[in-house]
Amino acid sequence: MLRQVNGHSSGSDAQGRESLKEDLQEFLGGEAPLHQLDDLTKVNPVTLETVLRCLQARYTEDIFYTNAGCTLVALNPFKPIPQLYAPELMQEYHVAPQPQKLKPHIFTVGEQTYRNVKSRIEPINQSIVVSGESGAGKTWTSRCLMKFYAVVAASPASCENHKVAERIEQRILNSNPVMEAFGNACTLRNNNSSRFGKFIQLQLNRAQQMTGAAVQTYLLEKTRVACQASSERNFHIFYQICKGATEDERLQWSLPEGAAFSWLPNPEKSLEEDCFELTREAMLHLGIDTPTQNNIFKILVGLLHLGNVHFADSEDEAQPCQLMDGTKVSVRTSASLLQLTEDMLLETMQIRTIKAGKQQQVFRKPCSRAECDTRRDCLAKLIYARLFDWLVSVINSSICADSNSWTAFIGLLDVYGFESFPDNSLEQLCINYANEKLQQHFVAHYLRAQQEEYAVEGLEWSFVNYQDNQSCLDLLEGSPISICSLINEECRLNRPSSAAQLQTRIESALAGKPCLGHNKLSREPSFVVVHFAGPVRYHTESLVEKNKDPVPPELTGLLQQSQDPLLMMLFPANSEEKTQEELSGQSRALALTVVSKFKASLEQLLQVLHSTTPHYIRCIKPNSQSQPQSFIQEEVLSQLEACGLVETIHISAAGFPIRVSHQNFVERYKLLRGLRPRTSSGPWGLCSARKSSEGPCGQLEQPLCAKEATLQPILQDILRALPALTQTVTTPGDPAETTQV
Ligand code: AD9
Ligand code: MG
Repeated sequence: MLRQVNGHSSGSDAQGRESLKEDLQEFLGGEAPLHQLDDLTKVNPVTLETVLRCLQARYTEDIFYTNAGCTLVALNPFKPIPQLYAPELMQEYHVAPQPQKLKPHIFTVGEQTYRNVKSRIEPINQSIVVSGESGAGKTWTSRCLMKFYAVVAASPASCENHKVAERIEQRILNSNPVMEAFGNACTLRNNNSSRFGKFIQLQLNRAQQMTGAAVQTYLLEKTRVACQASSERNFHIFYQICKGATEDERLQWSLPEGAAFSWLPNPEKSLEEDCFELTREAMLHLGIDTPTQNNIFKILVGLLHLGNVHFADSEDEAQPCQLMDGTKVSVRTSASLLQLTEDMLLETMQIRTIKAGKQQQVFRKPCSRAECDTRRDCLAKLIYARLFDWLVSVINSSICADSNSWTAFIGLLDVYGFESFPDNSLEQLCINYANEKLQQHFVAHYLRAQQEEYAVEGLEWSFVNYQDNQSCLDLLEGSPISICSLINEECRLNRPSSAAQLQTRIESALAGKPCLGHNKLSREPSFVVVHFAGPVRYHTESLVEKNKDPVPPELTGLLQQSQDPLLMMLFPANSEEKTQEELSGQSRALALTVVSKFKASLEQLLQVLHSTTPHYIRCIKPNSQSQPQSFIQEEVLSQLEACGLVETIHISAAGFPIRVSHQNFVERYKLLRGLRPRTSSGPWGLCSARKSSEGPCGQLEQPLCAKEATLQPILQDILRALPALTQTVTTPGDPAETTQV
């Protein structure tokens, strides 16, 4: 099959002839063994079963990347394969005249994307959307792509002075271990699961050198600081500190060897992600000096001690809950590490202050034991989330180029994959909602847009049905009523409502919606959403509370009194809180819900994606045990179904493999001008309903599509004629550049 042409006219005569010949021979070639099929569009017939068989055959042969028309399928090898990501291989793809001719690889996508920037065809900015379920390999893939660009788009300084070079590329790469230490955790699905979404823009100057980068993060799962599902862990950084601190640091941070922490489950699990040294080193590269690092770690150990504070039920409602035996010392240690007074810390957890009446009189009400626990957890989440955001801003200021030193960017999107656990809550709802939005972006951009373009161009085409997830998005975010709006409404009304009531409200308000699943089996209040990747049951317990994410003002007030330099910076007196005060009741409640904020940030992200030329990598998890050499057909099948891969292949295979502007086509194949067309359907038998808008030399803004069936006889002609062609072609406007055939 002919490859997409990206505007490179053949450099030398021999090269030009060879590459054209290879194009044609491959196009006309016979059938290859299954594992040798580099592109799933060549599988015959294209069905779920054949695609699955091909992927399995390749996996067995240790071939992990396969093209699927416009997307690249990446199977997770679950074993290190250093040679597959070696810098030499990166260079090989980078310098190849046609990287698409090399074996499918993420470097092909990387290089193609990079060349697209060079060709400066609008939109110049590119994005690579890496998708797949949890543990499929998205973060790994984006990390490798970053390394690829650090090699092929090295900044100019790197050529002259290696030390300076370390600064920008190395700093960008160093953002990974830091962000992963603070934002990733071991879950049931993945030992290194990203608990936040990330979009990184790699900024390139006119010479295509990487001059900087900017990171945008999405919704950190901060509840994990204070609450971890059984068999899961807290964020890696806590384990790194506990395992990697020196004697001296242990003393400073009140961290005795082997200390047990309630918020540090499964400490015996040993992961390669537990490397404290790596994080510290990377932080140094990013300009976070040792004293600042120590300050951060001291606060984090303070949080661990806070998690060991437990309250007992109070017998007298008028009295604050007392501490459980032996936990007073945890309050003291935590207060000392956070540089708060012990009494104030304890009192903030035990007693609520209520302002009432015209005079705003202050009442003090002791909290129940559950309320004390909630306030303790809230304090930890508040600190951790601000610390994370601050770290991201430090990273950004360390790696971001100033706006006039870059002209284009390549965006890498790595968001948390689709999740379905036995117990799903607001976190999973947001994660899966994000995945629905990305799937829609893919559907809209590729499956729908391409077919609509054929229709507009008047091409002969029978529409390929694909799974549109619009109805699921309607259920989640549509107007006037959706799951998000109902949850937000509960927050706005601020009425006491049980989990069962919320379930009833959702089920009755959204009854009949196609993606609201049946909810017969569950004993706990819940609802089921049929996502594109499968049905997920969400428990309604604490959904509204999580969405409100309330921060009692006393907690912020407390932190504003800390004497710790970092906390003083994170919680400056009367800044953000004041702006929140200024927001009026209802709009404030709505604007600040987790779902509303998440929705707004997702919309922003999609706007950015829409303004770029997207490329897609679909990561597939061959088995859920994270084992090498294990390909579980049912598991892969459900992932193939979920992402609509077969439909994608159908459209790519049945449709037009080449989507190239007339200008680029003419540039590339102008050497064949002497050939006479054999069919009447247009120049060289190419289809385009917009011939009327052709400019000089057949230049068109619209992409030009060529179908295999139409091309075949013409290509045979060309192949036969190739050796005989001896003609010099002069590039218009550049008499110096000539291509001899
Ligand atoms: V999640 O949605 O953040 O939970 P990801 O990001 O899709 O998930 P990740 O990239 O973290 O998954 O990959 C999971 C694990 O698979 C990694 O920790 C590696 O151990 C393993 N992996 C993934 N891709 C590769 C690879 N190309 N080569 C070797 C790999 N191992
Ligand atoms: Mg990840």
